[in-house]
Amino acid sequence: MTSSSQTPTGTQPKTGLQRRELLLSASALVAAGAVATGGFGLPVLRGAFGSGMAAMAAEPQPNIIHIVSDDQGWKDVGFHGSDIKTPNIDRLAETGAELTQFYAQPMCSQTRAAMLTGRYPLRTGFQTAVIPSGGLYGVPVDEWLLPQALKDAGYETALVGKWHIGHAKPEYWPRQRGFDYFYGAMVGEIDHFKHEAHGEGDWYRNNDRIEEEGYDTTLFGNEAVKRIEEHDPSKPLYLYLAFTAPHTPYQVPDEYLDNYPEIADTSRRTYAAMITAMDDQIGHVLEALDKRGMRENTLIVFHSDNGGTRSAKFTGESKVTGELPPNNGSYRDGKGTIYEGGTRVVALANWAGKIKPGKVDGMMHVVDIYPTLVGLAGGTLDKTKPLDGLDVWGAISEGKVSPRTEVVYNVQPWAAGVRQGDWKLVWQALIPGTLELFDLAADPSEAKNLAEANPAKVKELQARIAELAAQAAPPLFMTDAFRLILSEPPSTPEGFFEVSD
Ligand SMILES: [Ca+2]
Repeated sequence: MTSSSQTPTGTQPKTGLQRRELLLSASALVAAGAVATGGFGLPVLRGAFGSGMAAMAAEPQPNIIHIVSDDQGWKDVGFHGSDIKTPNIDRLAETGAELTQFYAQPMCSQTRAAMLTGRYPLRTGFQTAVIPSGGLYGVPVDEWLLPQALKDAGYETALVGKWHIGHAKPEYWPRQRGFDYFYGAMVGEIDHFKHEAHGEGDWYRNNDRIEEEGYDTTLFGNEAVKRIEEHDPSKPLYLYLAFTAPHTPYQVPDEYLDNYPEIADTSRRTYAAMITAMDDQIGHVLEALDKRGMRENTLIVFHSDNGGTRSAKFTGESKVTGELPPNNGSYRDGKGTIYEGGTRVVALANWAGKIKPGKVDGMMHVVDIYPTLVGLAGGTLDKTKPLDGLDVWGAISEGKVSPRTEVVYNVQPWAAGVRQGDWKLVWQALIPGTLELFDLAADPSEAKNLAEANPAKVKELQARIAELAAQAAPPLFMTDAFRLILSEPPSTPEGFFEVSD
């Protein structure tokens, strides 16, 4: 609800006009033309050549609330038929676009690096595993990140939640990578109440380590609301709200468990309650946007960072009893794999009046977020390295055909996956090696391997993988893993030599 007594922070005619004056420079126009395939990139150009400044001022830069959940199963939302209660996320899906073929990377750091660079993780050395707590690497500092590009376009930028693309050096931290504000955790898997990873506190405000009481999901929601309440109305806002829910360890305040008396399995009950706790906080964020009159000019994007965990190998440090609770519906396998269950994630985009309610079936990948948001912001891509991302705004907002015809699931030295059209090749190269070819249109569950019957298609997709492998940076995880293992003290049992001497 927009209240007339409050400043409508969603419209910034004055700043918008100044921003657009800047965009009249020749280089900015060329860059904007290169990125804009529709939507809000184009009005900047139309205004420049057509009806003048008045028209441009009528197209303010939108606020962007970019919400990411952590390890959520594809099916684990109400609008995909789950018993898990997510009324706020469901409302966003019902009044916005459900993105039915939206891909992420199989694991956390990979997705976040891809999203914030607009480049596949094979380009940045992030294609293998996630940054371990003892890891020293981060997204290379010569990458120009999404918040930097949005800040350049005049945005106030804030990260509330999980970072996990570099924690060992301050130069990798969010404040040094384009975020005006950071509140949350640097690494991958924290205790949701103690905010610790491997016994070390991992809770920050900007560049300072802090200690606070409380459940992380609730604290993130509170902070996101505060960012909206204190937002400077002269600028558009980019709020990246990266929840740590429903990642392991499965922990939740008791009152949320009370929502699910019918679920007997403790892990599943807690997991469900964690998602509902997150949904509650998303509800508070929507209320805060309404209260400040920002909602009308705000794009909300929601997606998971990878599929739900279906193998104990990928539950992290936490012990999980019983069957693993995430549900990826009919999609095969889950987190850590390049099958659809690991990579095709629950996703939606919502902006009343700009995005029609319904399903958007075109292929999209998290790398597309970068050029799409920068295009909407009227910013430029002239500081980035060559992007893998494509501007998919026309597909989301106008039902145009998605420009994406290929998805690179991952390319690492021993496994790779690529999809072109409906054909997908999964190539596991470890001896003896396997090749699986799927027709995703006919077989979205990847049950029928068509490789033997289609050798030419297999060869074609293998060639594409070989081409990408030749372009890949060495996996940073491997260098660090060897260092971590090789620097461990001897594991000889204490006292052994005294006994045998
Ligand atoms: Ca994750």
